[in-house]
Amino acid sequence: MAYEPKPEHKFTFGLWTVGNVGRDPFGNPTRDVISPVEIVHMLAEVGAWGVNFHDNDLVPIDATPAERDQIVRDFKQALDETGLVVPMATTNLFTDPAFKDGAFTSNDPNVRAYALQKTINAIDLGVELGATTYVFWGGREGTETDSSKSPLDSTKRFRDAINFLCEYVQDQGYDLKFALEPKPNEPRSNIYLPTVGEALGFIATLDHPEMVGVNPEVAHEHMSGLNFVHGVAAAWDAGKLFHIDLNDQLYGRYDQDFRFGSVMPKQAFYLVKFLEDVGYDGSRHYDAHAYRSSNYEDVKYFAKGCMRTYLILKEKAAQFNADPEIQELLAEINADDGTFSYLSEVYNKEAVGKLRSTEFDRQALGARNLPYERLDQLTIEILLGAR
Ligand code: ASC
Ligand code: MN
Ligand code: MN
Ligand code: MN
Repeated sequence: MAYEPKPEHKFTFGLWTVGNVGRDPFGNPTRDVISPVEIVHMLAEVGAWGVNFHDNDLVPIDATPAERDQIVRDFKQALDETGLVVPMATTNLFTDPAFKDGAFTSNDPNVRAYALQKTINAIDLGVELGATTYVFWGGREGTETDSSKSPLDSTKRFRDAINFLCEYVQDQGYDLKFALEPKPNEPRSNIYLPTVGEALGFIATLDHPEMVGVNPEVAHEHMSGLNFVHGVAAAWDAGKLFHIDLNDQLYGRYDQDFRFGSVMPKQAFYLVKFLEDVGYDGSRHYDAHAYRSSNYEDVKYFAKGCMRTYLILKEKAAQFNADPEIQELLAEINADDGTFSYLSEVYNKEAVGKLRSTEFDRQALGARNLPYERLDQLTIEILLGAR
């Protein structure tokens, strides 16, 4: 079968994604809870490579140590039976009311300490199950009213926490890197580190910036009205694309987490093309869930659809790259006779002199046609299957 997911595609899902029960702020669950073991088997059935989790997706927050051990044993057995791997893990620092005003950035030092304790335990759990990437989504790190805390204090508290945890990982000798996941709002009115750009700026201020990258999510940048591919490119350029959360989302809406490519397939195309062109070799992780109206049979179509659409777009990207008409247009657009290559060499006074004495035909520059309509229509025709 074409577009069949294979391990080398590195498709992963969170336990919380296909296991999502359809609760929303206005309505109760529409699907029964299924266990982590059942989820692993479902993911194996649909062809995923790996499964990721928040600590409490696997081990309930109030489990006894004996219960924890049994749950972990059962989960490991399911992984062994199916061959699924755990590339990434993360901490739930958002569901429990203790975190209602933040975790690492809470005003209460007890909450900040509890958040650190919960995270080191969750890191141990993730590493025990094989995770090499650890995600931080600070869903409750933020404010409704900025009277309650200073964003500078919050930044300092966030930095202290990540610095502490980097040291912990090194102290334990773990092979683990961190990926910060930006989001602008929801569930807080304002969340700190709202976009990829802010996260990249923050990482540069850490004690161990080399251990920390980003985990951009399509939906989260779209909520800010931003171009996701540009954010991913900024992360890649900085050597910081440690992980990625794929899903889909209309601009400006609530956090929709729709099936990958289901809303804005053109943006999804540019994203897949980018990841494949640069050779990103991390997980293609789906942080998405099925519509509330679906039963678990339809959830399987949702999961397969996420992966199929990626593979279809990957084929379209290859088609774009091999299309002679498109390539001819791109060559024309990027034509360069080398006259000005001296400007991208090391800065020197001679170059400045040469530049000063060059006469430019400003009108000719402005009059030049750029055939982007033709190019975009060719792209659309590839996407619509007319080419
Ligand atoms: C994560 C992550 C998110 C949130 C959300 C939880 O770990 O990447 O975007 O948690 O999916 O519902
Ligand atoms: Mn989301
Ligand atoms: Mn996410
Ligand atoms: Mn999410």
